Amino acid sequence: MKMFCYQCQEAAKGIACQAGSGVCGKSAETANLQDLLIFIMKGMSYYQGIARNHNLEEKSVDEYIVNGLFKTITNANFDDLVFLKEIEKGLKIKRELFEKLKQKSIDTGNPPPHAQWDSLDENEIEMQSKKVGVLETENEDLRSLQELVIYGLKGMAAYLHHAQNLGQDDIDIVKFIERALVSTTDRKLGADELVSLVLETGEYGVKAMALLDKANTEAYGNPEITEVNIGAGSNPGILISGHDLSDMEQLLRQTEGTGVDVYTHSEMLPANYYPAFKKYSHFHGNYGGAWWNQKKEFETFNGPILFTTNCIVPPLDSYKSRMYTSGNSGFYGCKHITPDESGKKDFSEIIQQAKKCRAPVEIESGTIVGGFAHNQVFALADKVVEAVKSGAVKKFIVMGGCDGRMKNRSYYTDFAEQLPEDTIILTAGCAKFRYNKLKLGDIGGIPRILDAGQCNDSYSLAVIALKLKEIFELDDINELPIVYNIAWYEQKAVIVLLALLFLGVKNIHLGPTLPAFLSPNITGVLVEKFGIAGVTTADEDIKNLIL
Ligand code: SF4
Ligand code: SF3
Repeated sequence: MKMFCYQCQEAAKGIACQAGSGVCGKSAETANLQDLLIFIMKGMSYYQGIARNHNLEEKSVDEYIVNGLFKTITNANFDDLVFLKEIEKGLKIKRELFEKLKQKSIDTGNPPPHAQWDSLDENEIEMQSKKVGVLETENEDLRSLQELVIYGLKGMAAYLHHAQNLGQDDIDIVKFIERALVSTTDRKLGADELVSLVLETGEYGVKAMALLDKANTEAYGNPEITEVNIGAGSNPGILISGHDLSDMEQLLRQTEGTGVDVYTHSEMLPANYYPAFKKYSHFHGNYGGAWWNQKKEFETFNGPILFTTNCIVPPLDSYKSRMYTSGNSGFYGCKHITPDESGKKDFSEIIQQAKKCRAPVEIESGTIVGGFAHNQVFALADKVVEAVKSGAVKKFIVMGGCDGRMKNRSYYTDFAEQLPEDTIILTAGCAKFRYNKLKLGDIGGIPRILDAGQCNDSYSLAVIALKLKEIFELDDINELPIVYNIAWYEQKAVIVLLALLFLGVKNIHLGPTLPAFLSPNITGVLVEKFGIAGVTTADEDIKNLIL
């Protein structure tokens, strides 16, 4: 079966995954169902926009869209049944909304095909899922810009969803998401309008990340400097991965006093930096590296693994029965934990299974240091400013973003290793696993790798940059001694990138390869307007960026 997906950095041959399954393991069926889900959300947003103008909007649409976008993020959900159910649910919601507008005799204008298509017949759903998708737009430049917006929205929806889980919301972000979805169906919009929409996506990306920062810090305190144990203990453990801190909290509470320890994996590592979590004595530390190492590391972990979000690698049979998902993540054959009406999740089955498992095999030992989100860095501001003024620190390098399995990502280890000793790395996201265990030392007590947290905590890095701009009384954020060498993989990194562009950051280097969804012309626009560039070799880039 055919598919077309080029939303992540590992798109086959740097073009797109088009055969029976993607490099990530997503089947063509799943890819097509995801395309249909996006298609339906565009149509639903069209009616919701009209309904909103008459104060008739449906909350269920807003929820559906935020969840739906999140589900289609790379490596979040591989379960066809989930997508089929969502499609059926979406068509029903859309139909009800349309009926509501019709009953009130509200003019629905000229709806795009996305709003008009409707069928609950399984065969027709399958046929439609093969028809719709990225290639609907023939012009590759317009397609490129539309998809840049869509991928940004996916990342934004994920961050918004996490904030919502913690009781924070911003309807303006939801309204923007829906408006932008409709805009991608508008064949009258040209490249200029779509470039503006891309930047607006970045603007709302900043808002979503700020909201999530507020949600996380109000719920769990400000991240603080923390030494995280990377060894293993003697109790059985549960490994938790992904980005959802609310799941983290619930798991810690429910495992307390059970004799089962909790370990973080990949993007959950920064949970170790939060005061509200550090207080649990059975919160052992972090196990392993970035997401793509999971086949090896989940085998040796021995205990159950809970995925709260992306990034899932299709599991081996040897540990599949120990793998659980929650929220918008999913994998067929793995138990999904659903919340009750108040949002509480019952992890008792996972805990019971953990009790019967052996303790994790220790694969490394020692500690790593992190917790340098904005509040902690501001507390060190005097030291940092002094180090810059005295020349002890010549440059900061923002190296946040994602990790991935491609061999050429060893570039980031080489780059970090070869950096001159008067430089400091600012990082966030799972990209850090390429260098966070290197012994790079410190400069006058400031570690040379400052980890702010998860990819969404890139917001912290922007806040730190803006604060430094203020302290040094500069007119332009680009006058700071900060260079950007960002690694990307999935759509959360896309929204981080767009947010940085919106904040006026220029000359961002993006690697290990530029996105396949950027057409040559659109790459040209990004180079010209924002100085975006790729990466070459660690040697060359250090010469060009740092020296
Ligand atoms: Fe390919 Fe990435 Fe799409 Fe997976 S998400 S199918 S690897 S482009
Ligand atoms: Fe990593 Fe998936 Fe993107 Fe959140 S866990 S940064 S890749």
